Amino acid sequence: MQQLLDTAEKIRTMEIRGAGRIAEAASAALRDYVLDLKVTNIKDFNKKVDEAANILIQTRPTAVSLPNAVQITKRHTSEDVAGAREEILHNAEVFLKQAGEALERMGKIGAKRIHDGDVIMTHCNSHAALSVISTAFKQGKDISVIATESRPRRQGFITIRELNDYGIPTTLIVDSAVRYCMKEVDTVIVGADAITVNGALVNKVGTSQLAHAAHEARKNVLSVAETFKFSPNTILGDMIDIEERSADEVIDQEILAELPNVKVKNPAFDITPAEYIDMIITEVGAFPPQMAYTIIKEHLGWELSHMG
Ligand code: RUB
Repeated sequence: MQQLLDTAEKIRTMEIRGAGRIAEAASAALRDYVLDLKVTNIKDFNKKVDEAANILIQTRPTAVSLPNAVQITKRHTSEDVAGAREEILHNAEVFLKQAGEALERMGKIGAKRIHDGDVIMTHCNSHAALSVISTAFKQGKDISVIATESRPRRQGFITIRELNDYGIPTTLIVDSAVRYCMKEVDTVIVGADAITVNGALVNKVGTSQLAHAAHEARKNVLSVAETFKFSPNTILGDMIDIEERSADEVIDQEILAELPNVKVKNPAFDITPAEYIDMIITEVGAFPPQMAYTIIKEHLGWELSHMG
């Protein structure tokens, strides 16, 4: 259990971050937990697995990849502990393999939408978006990237390091320079923490400003999202919970203490409506956001939302 608690803490404190990485870490943590779980009764086994699953799911509320990965990993039909353990280990193995393959496939599919000479703007740090950008670059396309800083946690600094390592010409901008710089941009490429049934994109706060500015300037907006980032629960009317993080991330606590009339609001994500998104690149193809329902139904199975 200690190992699973450590992973949960790393997700909560964002040592492990990004919707894809969170999902993979949670699936692996659950796999390792059942491997060591010493119970003989299936009821006790299921109870313990549910408890462990809930600990993982409660670490961060917005990335739908997290509950989806946990549900996909823990579902089993066995009536005995050995069989259930076997199924869960198999589920984790398949999920982790498919997640790796998805990243590669999305890179190949998305790269077709990037052309020689393109300037790409990206936000935060998305491995899915970077897979598309790096694949296009490796194909020999002459591209450059404008990367936002992504306050308050500055995930843009991770992005510019990765882009630098690929050798991709990169410009770092502050978030408030997005609209000013949009005239130079051909395509905006971002990741996703969740896609809702109506095709709305939930991603790092500021994404909707990028998409809005791109829409105004008639530039393309692509979101790159594995099918496990689509939200089955939104079919049942649920809303995506937008994580509010601590004020400390935005302002020094000592400064804030001197300002009794000031409070801080720090939403970690925002919502971009479907009409600002041209395409969602998944591992099973590039779709208009309006097809989110079909993707959930055919590739994810919205029975996920009825489970545990
Ligand atoms: C990360 C973020 C990323 C998505 C997709 O937010 O918003 O764009 O999670 O990432 P945080 P990936 O840093 O708060 O986790 O494509 O790597 O799954």
